[in-house]
Amino acid sequence: PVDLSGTWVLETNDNFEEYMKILNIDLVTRKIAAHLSQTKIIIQDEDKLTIKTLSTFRNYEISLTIGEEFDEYTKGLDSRMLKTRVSWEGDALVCTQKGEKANRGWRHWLEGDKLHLELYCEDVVCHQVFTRK
Ligand code: RET
Repeated sequence: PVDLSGTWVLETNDNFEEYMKILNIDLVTRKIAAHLSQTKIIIQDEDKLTIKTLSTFRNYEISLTIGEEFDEYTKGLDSRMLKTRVSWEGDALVCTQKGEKANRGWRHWLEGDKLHLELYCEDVVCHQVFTRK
């Protein structure tokens, strides 16, 4: 199985502004967040997963068991309550976030030595690529 564990630094961030907009994140936060350097720390231990998204402005952290639905509160992002589930689809780690917004979730996969993350909501897709620190 794939191991996404590691410390990953954001290299490219396509459409992040549109993604934040569709989540109704306020203008001031969007302006700050748009140019932030982001670091993703992933700790994968069998079916347990912790993902930390770190920046100088704000951090966001989730801990979960793969395959089990949990309550996610997107504190500091769009501050919504979601029913979230993360599972493997082949070599991709796929998340569905059920709540007020349709078609919301994300997907992680490896390509060579890069970590990819697609964040989607409604008809918006943000594509981030990370490199190992
Ligand atoms: C930051 C800075 C403050 C404003 C916003 C942020 C966005 C964080 C996001 C995190 C997604 C995490 C995921 C984890 C799984 O890999 C950078 C905290 C809006 C969108 C999908």
